[in-house]
Formats: sequence, structure tokens, C-alpha cells
Amino acid sequence: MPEGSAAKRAFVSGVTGQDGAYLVRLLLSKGYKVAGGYRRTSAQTFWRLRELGVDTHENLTLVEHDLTDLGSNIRAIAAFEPDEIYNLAGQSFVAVSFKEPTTTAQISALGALQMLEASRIVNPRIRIYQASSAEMFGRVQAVPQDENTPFYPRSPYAVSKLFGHWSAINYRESYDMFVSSGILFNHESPLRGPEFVTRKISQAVARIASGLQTTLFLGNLDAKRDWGFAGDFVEGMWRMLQAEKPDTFVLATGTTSTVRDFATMAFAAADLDLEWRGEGDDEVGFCASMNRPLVRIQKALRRPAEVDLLLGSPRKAKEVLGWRPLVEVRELCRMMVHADLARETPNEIEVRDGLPNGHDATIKELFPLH
Ligand code: NDP
Ligand code: GDR
Repeated sequence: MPEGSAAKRAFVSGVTGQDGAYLVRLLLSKGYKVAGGYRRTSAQTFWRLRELGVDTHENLTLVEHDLTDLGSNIRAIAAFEPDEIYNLAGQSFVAVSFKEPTTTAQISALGALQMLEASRIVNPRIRIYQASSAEMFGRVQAVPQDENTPFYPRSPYAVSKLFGHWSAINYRESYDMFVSSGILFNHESPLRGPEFVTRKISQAVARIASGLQTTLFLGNLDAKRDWGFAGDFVEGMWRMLQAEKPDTFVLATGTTSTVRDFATMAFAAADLDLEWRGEGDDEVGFCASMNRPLVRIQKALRRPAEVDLLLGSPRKAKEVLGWRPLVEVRELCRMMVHADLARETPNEIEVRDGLPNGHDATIKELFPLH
């Protein structure tokens, strides 16, 4: 920031989530004053912000905020007067959206609209980032997927995100507001929620390696995802709001792997061999060195409708924003497994290659800001 100029101000909704934590750290490192919105819950936790070492930063204010409450959106914006809003709040777990479709739509569809409307009422000059998703491509109509690929959502989550996405475009076009929508492919990290498959795998690998768990149960092993690192992706969000004009951008790595591939990489990162035997629901991930299966299929983990293949083209983001992902999937997987090993087996850290020494190594040390 040039000397003498006022610090930029950003409001980040969903600050307790994975992306919220990485984005807050990025914005603070750039000299921003940040307000982070969190929902009132009975067991409040800011563990992700704490792991990144920013929870008590002097330029971070935490404010109660619920995306589904128009008044709450208006008050958050009017009180903090942000230059930029990053709307990350959402019911983000696809599997749960089949069980709670209405709640998912209230938060991720109508909530997104309320944030746009609140900004229009309070200050239509605020720049807004809307967190859209590659899930909107669903039953994919082209490979790879880019900004021009038609959508075909396959879950209440994806339908809700599509409403938010089109609302963002509609506000951009109707009111000349600076609203950019990021169609982000899966991005993961050691701060990923344990319900998502990559973290479920990395956590299980660490627990199996340290004798705390015997088996990892998974659903569809054939699903393919374009997995990147969340730390890279929040940089892309920020760049979208620094661009000359608002637009829609895909952020992806341009590579895809199956869930099976990711599991194999994860066990290898903990020095455990895994070979796949059998077919269909009887398929197992067998570990020869332990002489037993470590991975089994659980039918209940399959979804009513699946997204089989996600593979994104980040070309536009590279050309227009100069954005590129730095961490490829094998390194991402290694990071996640090593972080979980550090959490589960603190005393073994010193003997494992690539891990920091000592129990108290933080995730921040493992993953410095790039
Ligand atoms: P997380 O699930 O980790 O975080 C979601 C955040 O939204 C949490 O802070 C959650 O709060 C908050 N939230 C949920 N409902 C409300 C509400 N009614 N009012 C206010 N806050 C609410 O998701 P990610 O950080 O991974 O993702 C951020 C956004 O990006 C989400 O909208 C997600 O759908 C989208 N996205 C994510 C991708 C990914 O691969 N990570 C890819 C594409 C899009 P609480 O902690 O209380 O639950
Ligand atoms: P996804 O992420 O649905 O792509 O949404 P998730 O990690 O939940 O699933 C990825 C794929 O793995 C398959 N799978 C399993 N998934 C989970 N969670 N648990 C299992 O045991 C399991 N076994 C197999 C799934 O069927 C799926 O095909 C994520 C979220 O972050 C969204 O918010 C975001 O919009 C999209 O990525 C892009």
C-alpha cells in the first residue's frame, strides 16, 4: 500500500471456514483492515484463524453475521463500510444438501441475493466477490470446463450456487455494480473440514499410521476432481476484485484425479503401500506391508446424483488476472497428510521426512504465505 493512503477495508463472510481463514491472512498481509462475519453458534470456534496465527490480529474485527438475515447483512456493511466484500458464507457440503435442500437454498441461494441487495442499498460502489462453484457444471457438457461451458447442476447445493451465480451477474448488469463471480474448482488444505473427502482421507491415513483407526470407509472411488490448494485460490479471489472490470472467472489447476488416486497418494505420503483389489462395492485398498485392507466401500456414502468428472481450464484467469496455482495435487496431498500426522502423532514428527521438528509447529509454518 502506498505511504499515506488509507488502508483498504474488506468484509469477509464465512470467516470461520477454510477459505475465510486463508483469505483473511492474505488480506491482512496486504495491509487491509478486515471484518470477518461469523454465525452465532453454541460452540464458537475460530480454530482455523488461530492455526494461521491471525485470530488476534489488530486489523481483524470479528462480527456476528448471518447471511440469511437481510438486516444482518445491511448492518455488517453499514457499520464497517468496506471497499470490498468477499461472500464466502454458505452451506458448502454437497452431500448434506440432499438431506437439507431448503436450508441449503436459503443460505447459498437466497443468502447470496440478500448480500447483493444489502450492498445495493448501503453502497452500490462496493466491489463484491461471489463464491460460485464448479459443482454448477454437474453432468459436464464439455471437458475441460471453462467460463463458457453450459451448466447442469446435480445437487440442491449446485442449484443453489447457480442461483447465486446468476444473481451476481444480474446485479452486475442491472445496477452497474462491480460483482465478480469465481467458479472455483475443489480447493483443499490442512484446514479443510473433515467431512470433505480429501481431509477425511488425510485424517484417516494419519490415524491409521498411528494405530488410532483401522479402516477408512469411502463412497464413490471413481469420481474425478480438479484439486488445488486453498491458499492459491484465495489469491485468485483477491485478484478478481483488483481487476479493471467485474467478470466471471474459473479457478482450477487443469489436472484431475480420482478419489482412488488421492487415497493412494495419501497412504504413500505416510509410507504405507496400497493396492486396489476387487470390484464395485467389494473393492478394497489392500496394504501388503500390514497384510490387511485399509480402505473399504460404504454404499451409504454414495450420493443420489453424482458429479463424475471435474476438470477446469484456468486460462482466462491466467491471461486476465495473471493468476496461477502453485501447488499441484501430489504436493497438496502430502501437505495434508503431514499436517494430520503432526496433529495425531506429535511425538513422531522428528523422525518423518519433511515434517517440522517438535510438537508445536503450526500450520502457518507448514504452509507459509506464497
Ligand atoms: P466452509 O464450509 O469451510 O465454510 C463455510 C462458511 O460459511 C463457514 O464459516 C460457515 O460458518 C459459514 N456459513 C454457513 N452458513 C452461514 C450463514 N447462514 N451465515 C453466515 N455464515 C454462514 O467452506 P469453504 O471455506 O471451503 O468455502 C467457502 C465458500 O466457497 C462456500 O460458499 C463454498 O460453497 C464455496 N466453494 C468452495 C469450494 C471449495 O473447494 N472449498 C469450491 C467452490 C466454491 P460455520 O462455521 O458457522 O458453519
Ligand atoms: P465436493 O467435495 O462434493 O466435490 O464439493 P467432497 O470432498 O465432499 O466430494 C468429492 C468427491 O468424493 C466422493 N466421495 C466422498 N466424498 C465425501 N465427502 N466423503 C466420502 O466418504 C466420499 N467417498 C467418495 C464424492 O462422492 C465426490 O464425488 C466440494 C465442496 O467444497 C463444495 O462446496 C464445492 O463447491 C465443490 O467442492 C467444488
